[in-house]
Amino acid sequence: MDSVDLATRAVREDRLWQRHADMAKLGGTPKGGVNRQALSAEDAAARSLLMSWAKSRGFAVSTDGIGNLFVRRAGTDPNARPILSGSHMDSQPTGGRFDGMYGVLAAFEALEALEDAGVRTKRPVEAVAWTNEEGSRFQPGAMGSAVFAGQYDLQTMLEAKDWDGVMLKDALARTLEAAPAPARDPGNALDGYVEVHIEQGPRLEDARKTIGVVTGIQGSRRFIVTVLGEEAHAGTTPRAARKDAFASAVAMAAAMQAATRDAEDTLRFTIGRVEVYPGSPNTVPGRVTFTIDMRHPETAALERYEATLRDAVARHAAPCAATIERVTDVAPTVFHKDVVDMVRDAARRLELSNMDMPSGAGHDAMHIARLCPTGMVFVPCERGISHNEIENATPQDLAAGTRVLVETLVRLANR
Ligand code: HGY
Ligand code: MN
Ligand code: MN
Repeated sequence: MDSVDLATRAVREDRLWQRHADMAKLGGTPKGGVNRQALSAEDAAARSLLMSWAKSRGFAVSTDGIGNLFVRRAGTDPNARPILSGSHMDSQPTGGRFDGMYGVLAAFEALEALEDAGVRTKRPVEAVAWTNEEGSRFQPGAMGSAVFAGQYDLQTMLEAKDWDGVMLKDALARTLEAAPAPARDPGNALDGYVEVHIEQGPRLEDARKTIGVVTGIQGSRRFIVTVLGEEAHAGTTPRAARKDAFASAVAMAAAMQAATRDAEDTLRFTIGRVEVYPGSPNTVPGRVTFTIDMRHPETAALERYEATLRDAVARHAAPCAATIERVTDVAPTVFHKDVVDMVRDAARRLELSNMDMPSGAGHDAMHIARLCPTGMVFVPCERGISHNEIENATPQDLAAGTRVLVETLVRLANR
């Protein structure tokens, strides 16, 4: 039996499932989901738990300037560029227990399987938990992987503030105090990256396939719209004299919803957060901010739709003033053919039903793909539901995706 077979057979479905249950307690919510937002106490607890597991297996742990957490299994050639695999442990406020966490635990299970099977690889293999992928507390999302890949400036990200005005660098300092780790050697030279994730959509389940061979990720842009009006008394101020920021924001949002409806239902347009200031029932709102999350497989379409958003803001601002600021712009990602082929070959060799597919969701892999040959492996989630506490997956599918990961990692680590 060759080393790949030894390693894939050493993947333990029960251990992987139990680790998900252990992690789901950290920030666990009544409906069985998690609220483990980036750099929260719950996030620090998850980091501590992962590091305790790593230390018990003799793996080296380290962290970098934005708090990405690395678990390294040495290779026979210490100078060889490592292969990384991972995802994120932070969650949405009403998140599920698999989004992100599965990718981190699958990567860790891969290290354990290699260790249990006594399989050595030429290159070091590292499991990674990227900081703040969700971007629900601190914007922008996929922050840790973007800083690691040189896409975002570290200092700028450290100064990001959450909705309550807490600065990221202060939250990071508290997290590292609660879950300390030695500094990772500087540099981001990698020889490959593979991320495992639940699909977060219904296509695999509908097609009755176990493995998604992910070919790429659609483009995404995030915006913040700010509407400035004038606080006024709700009882005495005539409509004609009002500068009602909420009335203007609603008109803009309605125009945007109409302008972003496309016949093929390809564009994804979401207003996910609205803040009304001062938020008093009997004061006309003086300020409204709302977020926009827009996605599409083609850059030209994103350009076109961005112009319609800007036009809607200009046309519906009066009698208030309004601005629209683009917070992120991540181009569509095409994964490296070698890695995509390895994932598909591994699924076939393991006799797992599979299909090529793009990712509708964003992932840390979109930034790491700018650094090295990168690919992703999807497994189904129940009814495609995610970013929801009832998100669910099966132990069998999680283990199957992990076996495909192990095979792909061994091939990358020995080439
Ligand atoms: O928003 C996304 O696509 C990712 O799930 N954070
Ligand atoms: Mn995710
Ligand atoms: Mn997510």
